[in-house]
Formats: sequence, structure tokens, C-alpha cells
Amino acid sequence: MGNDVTLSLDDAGALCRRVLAGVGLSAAHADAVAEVIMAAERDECRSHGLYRLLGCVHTVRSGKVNLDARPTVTKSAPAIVTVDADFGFSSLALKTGLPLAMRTASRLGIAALAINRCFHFSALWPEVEELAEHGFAAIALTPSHSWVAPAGGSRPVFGTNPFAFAWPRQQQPPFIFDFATSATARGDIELMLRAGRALPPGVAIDAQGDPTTDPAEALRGAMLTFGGHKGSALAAMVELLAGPLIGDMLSLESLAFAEGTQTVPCHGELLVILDPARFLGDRFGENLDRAERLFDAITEQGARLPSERRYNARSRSIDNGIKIPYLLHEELMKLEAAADVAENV
Ligand code: NDP
Ligand code: PYC
Repeated sequence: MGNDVTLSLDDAGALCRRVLAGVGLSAAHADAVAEVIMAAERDECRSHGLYRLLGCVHTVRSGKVNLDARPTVTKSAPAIVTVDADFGFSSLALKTGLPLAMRTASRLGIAALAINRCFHFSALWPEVEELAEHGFAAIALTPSHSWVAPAGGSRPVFGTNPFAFAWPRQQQPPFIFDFATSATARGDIELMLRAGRALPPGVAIDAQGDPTTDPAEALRGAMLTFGGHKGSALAAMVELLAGPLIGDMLSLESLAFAEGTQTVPCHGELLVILDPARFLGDRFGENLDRAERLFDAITEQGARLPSERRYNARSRSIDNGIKIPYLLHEELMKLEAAADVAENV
């Protein structure tokens, strides 16, 4: 018995869709969720790849998520596009709102896309990468569940609150970074627990407020922000902009809404979309070149750009397929078998 199982991207994607449809998600939601899970697995972002299928199935079985939610799009102000996800997963809501948000950004130079009442579990980079591929610069923010203590505190307040940014490049894939404002994503702590590995120091405290490297203690206690007070302030910004600003839940409220069910968080998300062509007019080319000078100055000294690892992983996965741990494969096979049974009853 090997440690890893190799799957082609097509087979893994089909498995994902079968499992999601098998638990009752509508085809549109199953496709949208499978797409974002497979993008993460393909780019070796393990904490948000196929492992997340377990959390999605658990969330569906909790009965909280609307399996057939029909996202509705409204223009709440000239530059603001709002999508009501109707308590479905966020991926389809985003797909539904993006075309109008992009048209709005092209027309006005800037647009905000606010998604409300969505179950959000995914990496944010696929969202801003798509925008950068259409020529936009973009920012995405979302809260999660309150698992993270503020700098100087010891009790969870913030979510792991990721922040993603993308900048379009003409001859290269976009410049993108995407990170949790906690020292580590919660998904990585869960993966460390499953692998029987200790956490690096400085990422969590236990329920008594003492530093811990034990993932189980960390999950029971509180996670810490990255960069101390700086990550803490950014985490607060994410709460405010993707919570009260758009009329949606804080991570504290999202956790309360879950009522102990350990579902993926339900709340809002904010994307800000900027069109460099509108900002710059005929100075567009010259200024995109200036941006390239920045990237050159980084890479010339041997530093790498964020997303470089991901783009390399993507090429490998396209050529060779993906490798997942044997244990995860077994769990997914069980979910698939259950989906087959559901289909035949
Ligand atoms: P990482 O720390 O893994 O990566 C952060 C970013 O830094 C990536 O863009 C990464 O690029 C880049 N990076 C890493 N190392 C270097 C380096 N040496 N030089 C330059 N750039 C580097 O991210 P997190 O663990 O904080 O988050 C992982 C994922 O979890 C994110 O995609 C996030 O959206 C997701 N998440 C989602 C949540 C949700 O509520 N939906 C909550 C929390 C997290 P690269 O990928 O190429 O290494
Ligand atoms: O890994 O912190 C995380 C996370 C929270 C919600 C989705 N991913």
C-alpha cells in the first residue's frame, strides 16, 4: 500500500462532481464547487483541494446549505453589484455576479461585487485570477468562523480572513497573492492533525492561552494572526469590509449561525475590481511596463513572485495528474460509493 494515489485531473474532477451531486447539490452548484476544489488541488494548494470535499459533504449533510440556491444579482448602486447567494455555496454566486461586475468595472473603472449569505470554503486566488485574465486588477476578502485571537488577546474573534490580490500582466500569468490573515490557514492545521505532525511555533495557543504546537490543542484553543498587530488589524479590516459594510455576518456571528454543526462558514464576500485601461487611457502600456520593472527587480535578485509555486504545480499536474494521500483517497471512495447508492434508490 503506497502513501499516495495518483489520479488524472479529469478523473478527480469527475469524482468530485459525482460526490457533490450524490449528496444532493444541483448540477450547477456541483460543477461550480468541483471547479474551485479542482483548481486548488491542481495547483497543489492542499488545504483547499480535494480534502475540502469532506467539509462540503459534511456541510450539506448538516442541512444548513440550500442545495438548489438560485443566486440573484442586483445593481445596488452604479458601481456596486450585489449577489444574494440564498444560503448556497459561494462559487455559483460568484459566477453569476461576475459578468455584470466586470462590465461595470470596464465602464466606470471600478466596481465592487458583494456576495451575501453564502457558504464559503474555497481559496480566493481562483476568483481574482479570473479577473486578472480579463485585464482587471482585483482584491477579494472574506471572513470565516471566529477561530483567531486578536494580537494581545487570547480568545477567538476573527476568522482566518483571507485577502487576495491580482494584477494583470500581458506576457505572463497574473501576479497574485492570496493568504489568510491568521499565521496559518485552519485547513493546514487540520491537515497537520491528520498527518500526525506538530505545528510550527507561533501559530496557535491552547484553550488556557498558552503557546502550543499540538494541532488538536490549537483547534480547541485559538489561532494567532500573522505579523502580530499588523495581521490583527488586517483581519479586522476584512471583518468590516466583507461583513458590516455589505450587511453580512462577522466571523463571530457566522460561528454562532453554525450552531455547533462544524459546517463551512456562512457569511459575505467582497471583491473590488479595478480596470487599469480606464484608469490609464493611452498611458496604459507604459504603466503596465512600469509594473513589469517592479517584478523584474524582485526576481532578478533570486526572490520569487507569489503564485510562481502554484503555476509550476499547475504545469506538473496537467502533465502528470495529481497525487493525494491514500487515506484521503479511501475517504473519497466511500463518499463516491454512498453517492452511487443514493443515485440508485
Ligand atoms: P500561504 O501562506 O500558503 O501562501 C500565501 C501567499 O504567499 C501565496 O500567494 C503564496 O504563493 C505566496 N508565497 C508563499 N511563499 C512565498 C515566497 N517564499 N515568496 C513569495 N511568495 C510566497 O497561504 P495561507 O496558508 O495563508 O492560505 C492558503 C489558502 O487558504 C489561500 O488560498 C486562502 O484563500 C485560503 N483560505 C480560505 C479561507 C476562506 O475562508 N475561504 C480562509 C483562510 C484561508 P504560492 O501559492 O505560489 O506559494
Ligand atoms: O483554511 O482557514 C481556513 C478556511 C476557513 C474557511 C475555509 N478555509
